[in-house]
Amino acid sequence: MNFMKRMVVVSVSASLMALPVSVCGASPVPLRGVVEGFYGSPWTWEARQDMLAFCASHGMNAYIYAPKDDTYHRSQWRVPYPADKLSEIERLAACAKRNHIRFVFAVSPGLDFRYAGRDGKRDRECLLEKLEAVYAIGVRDFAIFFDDIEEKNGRGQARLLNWLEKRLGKRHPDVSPLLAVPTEYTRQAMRSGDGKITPYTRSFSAALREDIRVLFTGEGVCIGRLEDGQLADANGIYGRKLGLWWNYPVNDYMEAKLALGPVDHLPTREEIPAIFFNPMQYPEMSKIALATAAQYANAPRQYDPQRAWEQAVEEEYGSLAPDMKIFAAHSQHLENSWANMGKADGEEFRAHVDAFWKSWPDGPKARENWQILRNDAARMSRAADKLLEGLPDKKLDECRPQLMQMQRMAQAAGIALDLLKAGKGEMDSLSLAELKKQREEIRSQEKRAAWSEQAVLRFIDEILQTI
Ligand code: 14T
Repeated sequence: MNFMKRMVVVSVSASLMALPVSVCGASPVPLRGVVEGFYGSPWTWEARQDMLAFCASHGMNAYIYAPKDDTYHRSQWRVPYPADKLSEIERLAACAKRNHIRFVFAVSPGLDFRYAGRDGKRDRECLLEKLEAVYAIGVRDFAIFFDDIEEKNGRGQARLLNWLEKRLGKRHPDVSPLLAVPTEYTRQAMRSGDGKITPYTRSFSAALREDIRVLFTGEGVCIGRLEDGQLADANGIYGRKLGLWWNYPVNDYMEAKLALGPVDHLPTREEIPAIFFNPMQYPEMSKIALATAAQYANAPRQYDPQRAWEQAVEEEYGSLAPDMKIFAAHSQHLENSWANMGKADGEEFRAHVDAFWKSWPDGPKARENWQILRNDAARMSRAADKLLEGLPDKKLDECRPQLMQMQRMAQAAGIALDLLKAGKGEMDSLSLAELKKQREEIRSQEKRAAWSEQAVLRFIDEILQTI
């Protein structure tokens, strides 16, 4: 019997092994990596090299150079890269090669590109020259981006891309198919209110050569959830499988808040030919999310965001990992009128708060729940101390203001809890004054440093309203 059982197991696993890997959900997204595509201070050349090694060690295989605020990339795209910049690009491309990373060089010419007539010919040639100069230093992968521009000339853009690809391909058979981002790069933008495909997307997708890879950002620019059905619909609109440009952990629209959570709510069934994650201008702080992104991209169906996140923090922070987890757990969510990325901050703490308010003021569990929160506050305060003291400068320089906010909030939460316990009669007026002062201090730093707005900070304000 035992023997029979074993036989069955063996034959099942043998047949599983014979299946294509994708059936097991283990097949990686073929092209997976980072797109340096944010607004604000571009990364340094040194940070980029370090990031290429990081990508390689995490099983990613591509990097797109597309910093919005490199003037030669976008606003002054016609101006050739000066020799010193070109040699930096050359070194970076060589570094990518050593790391088996595809180095993709992007230009964003859409702000003022002219498509027709003699000017059109000039701009076309100018763009080709720009790419040729980079080809000459060893780059073989190129991208043209049309995001965040006013003009929607779908046919003009597509024909430009087709022309570029043909010209490059004729001269250099070793150039890869182009990557592109259209002007309507969200599924919401591709359809008008009545569900019809917009004229722009119709003409862009219809005119574009089949082998050009198109990237889009999902439902919105920064909507942190993409269902398989939504991706399938976007693929249908384009008549090809689209790649993803995923806007997490980028925080250029909310720089005071660090995106330190895992990537999440990405498709698991649909085949994705390429995925690129747009990071923060802070390379070190981007690594937590990027490490989880690499796990997703290597095995989308097996991806467990929480487990990937814990692993990422442990790997990056060693003995400080427990403290970093406390800090990072409260800095995952970026939300404004149009963005909603990352999961809620401090979910465990919020659960403690909910249980506490339910039992307060005189439920049987009030004391116990109070103590849990008091311990949380003490632990946060200690974590802030340890991180401010022990993190290497490279990391600390990217998160000091937020760590100091955590420090202030932890202290304020502690005082607030003590006051709450003392009750109205015995309230210590000095402590109350201190709490109010601390709250003001937090407010004065808010523009520079956001942390746990909807968890710890909200709790402090709830207590202030109660007492
Ligand atoms: F190319 C795109 F796929 C894309 O996401 N473009 C930009 C990107 O460079 C930027 O980092 C990202 C996050 O802010 O979003 C896009 O830029 C926008 C788009 C908006 F609709 C910035 C602000 C917006 F209101």
